[in-house]
Order: sequence, then C-alpha cells, then structure tokens
Amino acid sequence: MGSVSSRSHRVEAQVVMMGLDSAGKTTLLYKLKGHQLVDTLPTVGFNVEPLEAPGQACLTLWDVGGQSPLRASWKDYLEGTAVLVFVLDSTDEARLPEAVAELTEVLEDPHLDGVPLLVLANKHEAPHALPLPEIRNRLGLQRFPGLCWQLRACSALTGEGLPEALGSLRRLLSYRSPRSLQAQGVPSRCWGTQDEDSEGRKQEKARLLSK
Ligand SMILES: Nc1nc2c(ncn2[C@@H]2O[C@H](COP(=O)(O)OP(=O)(O)O)[C@@H](O)[C@H]2O)c(=O)[nH]1
Ligand SMILES: [Mg+2]
Repeated sequence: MGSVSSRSHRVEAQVVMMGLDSAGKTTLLYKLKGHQLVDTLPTVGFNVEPLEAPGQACLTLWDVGGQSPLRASWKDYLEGTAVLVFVLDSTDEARLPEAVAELTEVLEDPHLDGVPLLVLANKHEAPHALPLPEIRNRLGLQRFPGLCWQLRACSALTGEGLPEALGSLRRLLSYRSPRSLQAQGVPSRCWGTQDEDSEGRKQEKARLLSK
C-alpha cells in the first residue's frame, strides 16, 4: 500500500477504515460510492474501492473486516495509510469500551506514527444514538497528545453527515505531522492538531437543545 502522492494539485492516498463488526463500515463504503443501500454480510477479509473526494483527492478506501478473530490482521493494512478512519456504532453503548480498546491498540502501531485519525460516529440518525459529546469523552483521545483527529457524526443509512465526513477526510489528508514539520524546519509553535470543528459542535449543541 502506498501513502499520499500528489501530481500537480491532485492527491492520491490510501485510507483504511476499521471498527468493530456491524459498525457500518461496508454500508458506508458503498454509500460513499453512491450505490443503492446494500444488504451486507459480515466482511471476511476486506473490501476496497477507489473513491473521488472533494479537492481532487483520489482515495483508495479499504474496508477491513472487524469481527474479533479478524482484528489481529488489522496491523497488516496500516503501512502507507494516509488517514485512519475508525467507525463506531453510536447506538451500541455496550460495545463502546471494546471499540475504544481496539482503537487504542491500533493507534499504538508504529505505522500510524503521525497519521491523522477520523472517527465516524455512525448510525447517528437512530433515536437512541449516543450524543457526540459523550462519545468524544469516552474516546479519551487526549491521551494521545501528538495525534491529529476529528470526530464526526454520520449515518450510512440516510447519508447524513457524509459530505462533512469527506470534507474532514480531505482536510486531514493535508495535515502534516509534527515530525515532517520538524524535518522542514517549521518552528514547533506553528504545529497544530485539529479537533472536530466548532461548526460540528454548534450543530450538535443545536440538536441537543432541540430535543
Ligand atoms: N440505523 C443504521 N443502521 C446502519 C447504518 N449503517 C449500517 N447499518 C446497519 O448495520 C448493520 C451492519 O452494517 P455493515 O456495513 O455490515 O457493518 P460492518 O460490519 O462494519 O461492515 C447492517 O444491518 C446495516 O444495514 C446506519 O447509519 N444507521
Ligand atoms: Mg463489513
């Protein structure tokens, strides 16, 4: 697997999507491709599709099977990853700790050093979906001080939040890790990590207030 390459303004990149089984990764993959909703079976191995994203980004999007026996092979997909997308089922509070533990383990892999993370809180259209601020707290990503990450709510079922998720993905692709900035001599005071944007927070607050 390769990483980000750029010819003129065009960006080509490998993006790997992981998460527990049934989080909605395969549904997301095909929804992003613009397919009709597909009936999915548990993914054994992976699915992979090319995907055009905003800002002339040509992505190769990997959807890696998330059942527990398959998670040992997640590390085989990480080399050359430009952005890791971790998909959560916002309605599955019982398995959130398991998802956080798996994400934590994968983030410790050296191949993800300096690689940004997009967490998609999927199934957000469901009435019993956990609110985004609660998911943010329970992720505890501040434990990874150098990590550049964003959290987005979305629904692979309705398509809600997917354009914003693709926008985040595009921005994260442009992110340069502190290590690469250091190599280019950029002073450390100019380094930054991105949290989910304030617009997303405003929308979430409005949603919560309207309940
Ligand atoms: N309500 C709801 N169900 C979803 C959504 N995305 C996926 N699903 C359902 O969740 C189940 C598992 O989806 P799948 O894509 O196979 O999950 P994967 O194991 O992560 O690939 C299927 O029944 C999907 O129809 C969503 O955004 N909302
Ligand atoms: Mg699947």
